[in-house]
Amino acid sequence: MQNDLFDSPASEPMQFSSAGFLLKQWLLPQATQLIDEVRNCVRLSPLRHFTTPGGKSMSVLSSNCGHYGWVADRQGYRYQRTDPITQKPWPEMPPQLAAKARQAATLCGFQGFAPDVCLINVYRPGAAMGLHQDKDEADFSQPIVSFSFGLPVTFLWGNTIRGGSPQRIELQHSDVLVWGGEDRLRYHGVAKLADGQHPATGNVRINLTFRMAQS
Ligand code: MD3
Ligand code: FE
Repeated sequence: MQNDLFDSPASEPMQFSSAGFLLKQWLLPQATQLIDEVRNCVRLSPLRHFTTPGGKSMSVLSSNCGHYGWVADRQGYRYQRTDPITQKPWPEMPPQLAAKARQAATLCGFQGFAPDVCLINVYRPGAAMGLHQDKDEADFSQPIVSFSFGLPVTFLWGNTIRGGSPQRIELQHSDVLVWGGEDRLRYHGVAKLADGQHPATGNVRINLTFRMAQS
């Protein structure tokens, strides 16, 4: 990178709504190691396109690590202990990933965040995620922590009811989002990923969402 001064990680979260926080480039010092931990996980539980209950294939490639994993199929959306492909437990959540997720939550005022799921989503150019709510978790008083690596994308966040035009935030390599409190059930999504190359990931964006499936 050319200009280290302007690429240094944020030391404080930027609050952009009542309980939504952005930690700009906060993971830069650990990014390579964290991405390696993700690679190890997807060697054990491979990336796949989930099918929605409506029968459509999702454009992102997904896997999980942790005690539970988020899955979708014709029966619905849920968290389960085993990978439907390997029929074995999901890979353990790598300790460095779990530690950074807890630390990010604490920085944003959420004490005691102990994620039992890390959903791994890989976006290739053209992939997107439509506006949705994350509501398969047991306790909405727990936040969700999101890590982004590689290609940038426009994150969309709307209201707690469907409709209206969402606000846009650019998410870049090593950015962290933390959502909780009254923003926990907001509709959100990401715009279609543009083509590009990133030194850390090649032509993809990796998004990790840390959740507490069980309370
Ligand atoms: C706002 N992923 O995997 S992460 C998802 O950037 C997902 O790839 C998006 O939405 C991505 O479910 C957004 C940031 C995020 C996560 C959970 C939220 C934002 C949220 C829950 C409520 C409101
Ligand atoms: Fe989501």
